[in-house]
Amino acid sequence: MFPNKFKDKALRAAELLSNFKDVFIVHHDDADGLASAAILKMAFERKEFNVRLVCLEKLFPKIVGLLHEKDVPIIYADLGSPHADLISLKNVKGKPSVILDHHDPVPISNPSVFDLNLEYFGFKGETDFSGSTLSYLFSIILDENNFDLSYLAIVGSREIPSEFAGVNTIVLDTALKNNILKKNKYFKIVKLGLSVDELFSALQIFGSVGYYRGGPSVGVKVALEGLSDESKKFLETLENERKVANKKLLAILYKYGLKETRYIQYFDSNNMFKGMGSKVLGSFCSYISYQKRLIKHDKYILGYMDIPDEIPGFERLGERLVKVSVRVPEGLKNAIEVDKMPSAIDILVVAEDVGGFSDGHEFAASCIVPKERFEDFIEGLDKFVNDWVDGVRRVKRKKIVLE
Ligand SMILES: [Mn+2]
Repeated sequence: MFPNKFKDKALRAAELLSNFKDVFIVHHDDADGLASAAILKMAFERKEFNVRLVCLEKLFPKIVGLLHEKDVPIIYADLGSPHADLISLKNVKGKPSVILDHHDPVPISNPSVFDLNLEYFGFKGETDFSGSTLSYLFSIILDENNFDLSYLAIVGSREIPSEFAGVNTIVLDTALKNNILKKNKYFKIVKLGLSVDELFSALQIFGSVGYYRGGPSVGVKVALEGLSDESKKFLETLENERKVANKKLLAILYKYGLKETRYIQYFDSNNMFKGMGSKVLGSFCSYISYQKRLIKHDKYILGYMDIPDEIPGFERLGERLVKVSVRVPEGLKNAIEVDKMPSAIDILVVAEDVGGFSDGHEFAASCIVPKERFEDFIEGLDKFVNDWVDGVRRVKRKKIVLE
């Protein structure tokens, strides 16, 4: 079904894990991350592991350090490959750590860390497989009877904009042949009475909007058991809250405008997204980047919000942090494409100067910075762009796509 070399590597990892009774599953907060978590939770529980789920919006270096201090092996799902070097470094106790991710990998330097990313085996993480596809393949390595979880690989893979391709066509075939999915006008999950698209959208909302209110664990449960009256109500509440918050913030911005520097237009989220995961800020920034009456077409758009000092279900960060989302308006895109202006991820190298970290790509990126350095950060951004325009360019980094 998949390359022998992959199978060998995965079997080795599974064998090392079998010496343990507990496992941490650290997963991303979007639908792909939640679907991955659902697959792995089920697969490891069937092997009688005690499973603890930790849902992360971003791979905070500090949290990686705290996780690897424990005497429990760690599975990273739908995140981790771009930070495999950091994970290698922090895995000081040498417990087996397995990365099941489809984002661009960086080399590992620790023999106890297994990055099973299929990019190492000739597949493309942008089109051929998702985090949940890989989590599913690993569940099959643990036990071939886990094919009933195949529908979750397909749900997570809905984040890929193109048609099902590569490994996913094989997984889809398994799901259809075993009557786990049924194809009518759309793909229906037989066991849950939901379509693949319905479950995908629900998981997106549970994970992001519901992040600080147990949304991810509700999402994982829904992924395995379907929607109950209670979870349906919770979903509606979350959807409504976000709609209201977006509307209110939009009204504020239309009334008072955005702050401006020479190259940047930025706004405070005014606590509108309090209690919600910070991904909602990114979606809002994308939305306003097309509001021609509101934004300048030639300045980077930047929104920011406070992040609670809490990783739900894990430990505190012990820091006051701000999440910043950056979007490129239409009028700047061409200049970036022809390298006349720096991209969104290029400018966020400034986050590191103030003790933060960033990820993203050309036109959409985000970062975390310490709250007390926010003003320095904004100042640094303007200087960075100014220097760039003057021909003083810092080394361009490889894109890291995590959003
Ligand atoms: Mn993914």
